[in-house]
Amino acid sequence: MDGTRFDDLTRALARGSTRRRVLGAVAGGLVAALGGRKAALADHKADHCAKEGQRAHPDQNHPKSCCPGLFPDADGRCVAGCPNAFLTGGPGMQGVFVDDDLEVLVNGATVFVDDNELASFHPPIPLGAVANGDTVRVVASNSTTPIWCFNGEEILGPLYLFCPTTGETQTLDADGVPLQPAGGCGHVFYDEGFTVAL
Ligand SMILES: [Ca+2]
Ligand SMILES: [Ca+2]
Repeated sequence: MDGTRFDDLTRALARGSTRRRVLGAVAGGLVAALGGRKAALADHKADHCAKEGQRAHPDQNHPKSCCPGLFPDADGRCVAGCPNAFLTGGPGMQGVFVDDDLEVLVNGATVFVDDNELASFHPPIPLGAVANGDTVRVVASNSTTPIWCFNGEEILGPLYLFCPTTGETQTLDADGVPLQPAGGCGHVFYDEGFTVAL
């Protein structure tokens, strides 16, 4: 082996050694980077559920589903409110009394009608999913049956919203309409809109 070849070999070994070190360092760095990324991803899953107004993943178990306390609306965006609200006659699942008839609307769409012309006691009335800021309107009227137009009474019990999923109650009208004389055929004696804040 002459001097030139020895130098070449030394250089080659040195290059190889350097390359190995560099490769080793790169690999080590990659592992560290991947580990860091994995940890970051775990944080992402825990902290980055879909916030209010953001579009949620349809699978409720997916990390990008709505954050706790939110649920997806019809457009798939996360909203605060209640996925299964009821109009009730008291805190919790209490019935609603009306003399005589009742219509309930959510954002202008009728979701419940009682038009049997008689006084009625209703079990909690399902409203479906409601978001905070939605409007619930309650319309109560007297019977249109001639004998009851000016005989008997008009009454509407207290009104509440209840969300079984969250346990939240919203007081809409703690008084309703206490007993008053019948005011005519189909007399609308109550027509109020409420903003959902569950
Ligand atoms: Ca009725
Ligand atoms: Ca009546």
